[in-house]
Amino acid sequence: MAVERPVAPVLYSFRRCPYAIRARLALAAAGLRPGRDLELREVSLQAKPPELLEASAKATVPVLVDGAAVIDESLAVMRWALEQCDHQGWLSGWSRAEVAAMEALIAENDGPFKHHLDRFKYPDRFARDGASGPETGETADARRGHHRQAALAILRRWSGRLERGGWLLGTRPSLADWALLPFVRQFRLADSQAFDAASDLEPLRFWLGRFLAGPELAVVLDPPWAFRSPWPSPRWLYHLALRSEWQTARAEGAYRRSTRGRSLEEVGFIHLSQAHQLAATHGRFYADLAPGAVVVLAIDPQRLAAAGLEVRLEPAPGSGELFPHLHGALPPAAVVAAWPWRTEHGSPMSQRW
Ligand SMILES: N[C@@H](CCC(=O)N[C@@H](CS)C(=O)NCC(=O)O)C(=O)O
Repeated sequence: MAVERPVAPVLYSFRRCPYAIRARLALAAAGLRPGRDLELREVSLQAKPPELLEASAKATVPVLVDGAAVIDESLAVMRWALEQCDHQGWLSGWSRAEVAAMEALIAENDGPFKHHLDRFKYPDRFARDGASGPETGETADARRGHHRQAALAILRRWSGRLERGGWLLGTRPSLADWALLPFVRQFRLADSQAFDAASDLEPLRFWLGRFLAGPELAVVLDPPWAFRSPWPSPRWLYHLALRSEWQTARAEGAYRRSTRGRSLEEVGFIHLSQAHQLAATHGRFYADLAPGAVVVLAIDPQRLAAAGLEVRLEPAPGSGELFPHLHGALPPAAVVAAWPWRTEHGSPMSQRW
């Protein structure tokens, strides 16, 4: 398979990740647009595409690949975007002291606030993390309450800052407002009752409400800035399966359908698609089915090879095109990710350059 050489910057992103959201906010504010100025690759954190793993060893999102440069910290992506264009003055037009204050706020967000937010929001994930939490012996509820209170204390301080001019640094939004926004939003999503009821958070509620009502955040939560399905890496192979048949195959330990309505035994191989063939395959054979009835199986060809399975590129009857054919049953372990088919796959914005 040909090695891909993207010509435009590539952004690896995850729709709901607050770090990726703030990077997208800055890129959008700089006037950049996916499909025109950069290629957006939505990723699943459970099945990161090999291209992301090769670009960045730590493989967190967001990652921006701009030629030979790999920027794998959200704040650095924001700065990169503002270097292209900062006509809203997120970073420009502020004094040194103000920029230092922005940086301190962002450090407080990315450090202590995020620490407490995670432990409040995902208590199970951090159940055994006693290092910086309260004393052992506390119940899970008490630990969660501790982190909630600690996060609220930080929010109260931020809220106090807003009383002067409505924004963290005064009378207009700066890098700090945009960088903290997705995290404050996440706190509210985790505990809207506490957030909405706290009498001393009124300025922060107003601040967040303005962002939630405005277009900037909404824009980066939808296509072409964010998709609900992962980008289909050209390094993987794909099979469209009926959800029910895939569920049965997982339970049985082998998938033996060739294509819709035909078995591996009848046809002799399983029809696969390359990433760029997926939308057309769906259009030809599955378009009449309800959303949710069809799942996309992303298959790692290396896992097939390791299992001794052969994939041959062969002409499809009636078309001059070559399609990958798997000669044998598909082991579920070779499927790196499975997601419901969505028509956004067919949208031009999700296509490769
Ligand atoms: N310091 C990084 C943090 C990014 C980060 O942790 N992103 C999360 C998603 S919200 C991630 O990619 N986690 C890796 C994983 O879950 O495998 C940044 O600012 O970009």
